[in-house]
Amino acid sequence: GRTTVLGYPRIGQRRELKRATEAYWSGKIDATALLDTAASLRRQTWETLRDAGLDEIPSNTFSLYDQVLDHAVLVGAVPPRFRQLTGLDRYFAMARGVTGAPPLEMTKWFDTNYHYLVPEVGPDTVFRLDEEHVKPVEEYHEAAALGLDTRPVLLGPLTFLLLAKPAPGAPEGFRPLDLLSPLLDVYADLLGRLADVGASWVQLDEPALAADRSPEELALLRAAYDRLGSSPRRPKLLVATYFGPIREALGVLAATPVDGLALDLVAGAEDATRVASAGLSRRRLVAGLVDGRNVWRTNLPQALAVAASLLGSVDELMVGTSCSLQHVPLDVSLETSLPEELRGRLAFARQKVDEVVLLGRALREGREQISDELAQAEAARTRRPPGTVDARVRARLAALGDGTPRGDYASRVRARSATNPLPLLPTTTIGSFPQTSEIRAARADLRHGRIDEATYKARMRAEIDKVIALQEDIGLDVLVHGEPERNDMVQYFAERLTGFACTESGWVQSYGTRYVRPPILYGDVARPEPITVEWTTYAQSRTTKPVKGMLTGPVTMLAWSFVRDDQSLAETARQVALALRDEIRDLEAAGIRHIQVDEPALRERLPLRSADQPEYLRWAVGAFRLATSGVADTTTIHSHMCYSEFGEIVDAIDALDADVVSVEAARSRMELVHDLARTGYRRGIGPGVYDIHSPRVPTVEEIEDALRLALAALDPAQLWVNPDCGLKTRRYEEVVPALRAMVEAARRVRATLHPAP
Ligand code: THG
Ligand code: ZN
Repeated sequence: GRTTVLGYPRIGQRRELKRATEAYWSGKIDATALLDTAASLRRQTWETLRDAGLDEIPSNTFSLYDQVLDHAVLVGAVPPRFRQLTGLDRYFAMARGVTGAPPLEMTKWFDTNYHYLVPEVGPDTVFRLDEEHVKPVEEYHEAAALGLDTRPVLLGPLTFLLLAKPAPGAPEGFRPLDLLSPLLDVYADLLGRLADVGASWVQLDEPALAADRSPEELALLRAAYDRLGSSPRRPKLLVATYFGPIREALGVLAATPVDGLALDLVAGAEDATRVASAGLSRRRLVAGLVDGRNVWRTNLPQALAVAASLLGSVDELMVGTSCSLQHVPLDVSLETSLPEELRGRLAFARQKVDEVVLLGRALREGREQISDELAQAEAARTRRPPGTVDARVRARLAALGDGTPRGDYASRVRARSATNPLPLLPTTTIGSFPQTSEIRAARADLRHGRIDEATYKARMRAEIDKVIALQEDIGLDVLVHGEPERNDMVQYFAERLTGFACTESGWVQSYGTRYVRPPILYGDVARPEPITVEWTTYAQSRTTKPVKGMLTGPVTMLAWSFVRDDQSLAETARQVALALRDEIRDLEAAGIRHIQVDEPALRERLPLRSADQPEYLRWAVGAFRLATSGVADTTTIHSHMCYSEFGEIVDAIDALDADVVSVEAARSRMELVHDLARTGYRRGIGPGVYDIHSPRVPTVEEIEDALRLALAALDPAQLWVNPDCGLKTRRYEEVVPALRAMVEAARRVRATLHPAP
């Protein structure tokens, strides 16, 4: 068994790539220094993979910002607004925008927490390779100079076009897929160049095959690889798929002249049973047996059994990862403060490479030859850290079942208008206020022991005082404490719940130079003590207006963590929900009347296959309801989601049974409000009335227009007025005038609903 991986993290041990890129942007280093850092990181990765004993090493998996952006630039899909720029300036302008040229849109990479830049393709797009820089060829050469014959990785043509969106101004009905044929000309050219420089294999990534594909799309897949396979001059073609089973697409690819397939046998384990009858006896199969999406050690005996079952069906069986390792942190040996038993069970990217190599040896030399290593790995994998099982949590969940649903919405509304009335079109914010440099400094001072806990708390209270006074001055109706004490909305709660561990260096790219450190959810979840009650009640003590408590929902806690794999996600979500239910009860007991449970990740984890979606939505909605259904009718439950493509989940949003849902709508002209209203949604909705992702301050008139647009579909009693997301990434210079405009717009529209006597 020979071995490979599909891709590797790019950031470097000490986040060198992030630092260099941000230094370049701010003018502290020049392009040469940035490119030197990049080259040295590529070299480190290649040498690491070689020294670990991998037989085949990928290249062109590095990116200065995003691999989809690299590919758009490679094939010449550069929108006209960037054409006067060149080189790095153009590349980063497409990613981040420049005056007069907004950036490409950014969206989620399948069901991961990575974001890619959406290529714009229109009838005028002319695909062609850059004459000077052909990145996969350059990186192949660079590795060859180190004595390595690498396998260049390209985004496959079908997935590239399926991820693209029609360029602005493209005629109605135009689809990027319409340009498959000219795109294939460029691929054929590129394959020729890679063959000329000596590449023997090339990897074409087609993760789009893990989602439902129409017969027409499968026919285009077939045509594309028939065409590339018949190129006169080309390396061998390895088509890599990941993030799920590819089912019928396996037979389609097998009918083309491609030389090999890489299958995700973790998320797509069921495809293993299709290999025998797929007709791959003269092909290579890269069996993706080591999970590139989670941090647990591989069950090596089980992986070996799967590999053994495939041996007779293919010409060459290679062991690999299920997908690129870019979705896991770099190296568990950088972690010094994780509990030892937990650390022993983990495999980050570097450890996963060792697992691949060990599996390869087992296949080549026989299991007996490596029985000691296998036994050691199994002992570490199966050791349970203390605190994995919490009998009390399990018993409480069993007794609770699904919880009792809340009373009907009409009685909730009646109860509230008696006890805590609000004006029509109540104004509020999503929760966070700007994270100023003083706030960050206070957190860093506490972490490094430069100030004590009491001093830290005093600084945070002073910040809350300011944020409350500001909101009163602006005239908002439902206030927030501003979340100065929180770093990341998932990490903050993970640090305060049992069953979660947080890493020191476990960075995973979210987009561009932005990274997150997903917590590791390894055991039963419980809440040792209240988490937010002290801050929220402090804020409430400073005002007579209602203060809204802010929590992160169970689905988002899971989606942005690495989650245990020894029980169902549904069960783990229920445990998080129970901890939140306790927190909500304590907030309510402390007099908090509005509680928001954010679920920005509800949409992103929607399974790629439509057949799997109802089951997911059932447990996801169930967990939210378990968390929120214990409150009195007089308490208002809010939720917030940060996206506008709700098409597939409007029914689930309704089923959450929240009293108010705030959503992004500013950029889509309130379309979502109309979608929701059409399905008969009757509870409160806060469509974001301006876009906080831009520094631009909206005018009163444009917010009034947005509100009137929403009112065309809604009963005025349903409408809440808020920005479309939290304000933590903005500056006060933008936030204050924007919120003043928002409150003024609400007043004006309110006046037209209640004409003065
Ligand atoms: N938290 C987590 N995951 C997320 C988001 C989040 N995924 C989706 C979305 N939000 C991603 N957005 C961001 C925005 C900013 C940053 C990361 C992801 C960011 N990161 C800092 C950096 O890279 O410098 C590091 C932050 C830190 O110190 O923890 O700015 O909100 N979990
Ligand atoms: Zn948001």
